[in-house]
Amino acid sequence: MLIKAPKNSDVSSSEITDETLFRQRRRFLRTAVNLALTSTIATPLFVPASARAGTKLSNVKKSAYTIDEELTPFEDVTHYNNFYEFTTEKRDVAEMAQGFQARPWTVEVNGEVHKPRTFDIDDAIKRYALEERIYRLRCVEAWSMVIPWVGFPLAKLLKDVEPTANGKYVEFTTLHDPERMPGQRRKVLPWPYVEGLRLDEAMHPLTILAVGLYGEVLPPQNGAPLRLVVPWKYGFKCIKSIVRIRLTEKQPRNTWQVNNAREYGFYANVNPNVDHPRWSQSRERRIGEFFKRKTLMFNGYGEEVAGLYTGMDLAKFY
Ligand SMILES: Nc1nc2c(c(=O)[nH]1)N[C@H]1C(S)=C(S)[C@@H](COP(=O)(O)O)O[C@H]1N2
Ligand SMILES: [Mo]
Repeated sequence: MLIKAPKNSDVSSSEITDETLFRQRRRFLRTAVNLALTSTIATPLFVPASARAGTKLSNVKKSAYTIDEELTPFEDVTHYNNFYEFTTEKRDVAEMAQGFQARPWTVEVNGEVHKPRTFDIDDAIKRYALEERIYRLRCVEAWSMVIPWVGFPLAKLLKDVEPTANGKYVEFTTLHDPERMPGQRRKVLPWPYVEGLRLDEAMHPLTILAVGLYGEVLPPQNGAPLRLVVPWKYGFKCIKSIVRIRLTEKQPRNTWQVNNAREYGFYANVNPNVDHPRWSQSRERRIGEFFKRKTLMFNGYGEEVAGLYTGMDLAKFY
C-alpha cells in the first residue's frame, strides 16, 4: 500500500489555505466546472441538492461518540486521499475524482438476511438520522487525521434487513465502473475493492456509514456517496463508494489481504505492537504536525472495542 512515504514537508502550514478562502475558491471552481459539464455531457434528469459535494447537510445532530482533538484541516482531509480507483497519487485523487457522478445511486443489501433490500442513497439519508462524529483515522502507512464525519450507525441499516442466524460476516463492495473510475483500468488491485467485518464489529455503535464530512456532502475523493468508517481499524477497512452490502456465513476475502496476505490481514485493528513487515506501526504522523505521535492500541478506542477480541492472539489475527 505504501507507494511513497508522506513527507512532512508535503503539508507545510503555508500550503494550507484559510478554510473560508479555500471554500470560496472551490465554490467558484465548481461553478465553472458545472457550467462546463452541463453544456457538454448528459447529466441525470434530477440530481437532488443533497447529492452535490459542498452542499451543507441538514438535521445533523452531534453524537456522544466523538473525540475532542484538533481537526485535520478540510484542505488536507480532501486533498490527501487513498482511493486507488482514481489514482495511487494521494494528492491527485481530488482532481481525478472531480465531477464523479454519485447519483443516481443505490446500495443493495442482501445475502444472509430475511429482508433483502435495495436502498436509494437519498432515501437512506432521509431514513437514518444523521450524526456528526469526530473520529481519528489511522492509515496503515503510519499517518493519521482527525475527521468530523456525518453519517449513521451501520447497525441501524443492518437491523432493517434482519440478518439470519447464518449471517456471521458483512461484505462491502465498491462500484466497479472503469469509465467513472479510471484507476480501475489499471490492475493495481483486484477490482472491485471489497472489505469485510465480523457481524459484531459491523453492529458496534462506533461503526458508521458516512455520507458527509465537515457538515457537507461527502466529496468524491472521500468516497461519495457512502463509505464505511471503522475508527479502531486501519484506514483501508473504510471502504468507499459502496454499492453492495452482503451478509455472509464465511469470512469474506478483503482486497488488501487478497493482494498481499503477509502484509494485510482481515482484522486490521490498529496495533502499535504488531509491525507491518516493512515498517513499524508504533508511531504515526498526524497530518499537519511535525513530531510523530505514539500510536494507540485500537487507535485509542480500546475501552469501547477491546472486548470484541478477548482471547484472540492479535499478532496472529492482524
Ligand atoms: N474503494 C476504496 N476504498 C478505500 C481505499 C481505496 O483505495 N478504494 N483506500 C482506503 C485507505 S488505504 C484509506 S487510508 C482510506 C482513506 O480515506 P480518506 O481518503 O477519506 O482519508 O480509504 C480507504 N478506502
Ligand atoms: Mo490507508
